[in-house]
Amino acid sequence: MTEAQALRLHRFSLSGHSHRAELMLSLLGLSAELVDVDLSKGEHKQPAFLAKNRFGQVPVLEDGRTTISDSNAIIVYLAERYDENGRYWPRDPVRRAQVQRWLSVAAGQLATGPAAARRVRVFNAQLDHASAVRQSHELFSVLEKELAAGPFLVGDTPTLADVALYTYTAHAPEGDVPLDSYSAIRGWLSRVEALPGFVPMVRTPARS
Ligand SMILES: N[C@@H](CCC(=O)N[C@@H](CS)C(=O)NCC(=O)O)C(=O)O
Repeated sequence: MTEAQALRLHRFSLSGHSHRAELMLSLLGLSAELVDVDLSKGEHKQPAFLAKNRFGQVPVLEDGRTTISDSNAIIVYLAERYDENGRYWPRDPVRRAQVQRWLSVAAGQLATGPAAARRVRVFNAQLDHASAVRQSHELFSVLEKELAAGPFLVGDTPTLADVALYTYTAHAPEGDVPLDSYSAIRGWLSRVEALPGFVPMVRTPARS
């Protein structure tokens, strides 16, 4: 394994995007200093943080002199650099494309569905909750069928696809999107949670 430099993850403890990066670090057995960014105080819009990510969003990873923002970019970087067996980011072009498909879903339907519904309920975000719930169930109907066919999203072992989709799916009930009718999804969540190095994100009661 490539020697890790001083890794620092700037994150917010209730941010699913931050947890995605934290989970990847932990699954790869990498220790990192966790630097809390208080979004409620607007720390992410201060010059010091904007110098790390002009979008003013967590997570941001620092690896020595390298600074990387965006959760998907961070997990790709970590796997590419530190997962020398290519378990999480397969080298085979077809498998890699299959994983990339799910990274797009994580930045697309997962963000506008369950992540948005949770933002409304947990952070009082002014978004259309009904629309986010509807999009969540459209996504979970597809996920349920995919996960009924295999233990993980791509192949028989976990990949970045599972890391990217895990957090906002597991925490969907906080946005009033129950998972009771999705048994294959719940089985998959348990398999991810049983992986060596798994770390959970803090659960919040929904404010509905
Ligand atoms: N595409 C980004 C999205 C990150 C994101 O939405 N972060 C939220 C917290 S979960 C944030 O920093 N929100 C503050 C803001 O946008 O002002 C990623 O994947 O990292």
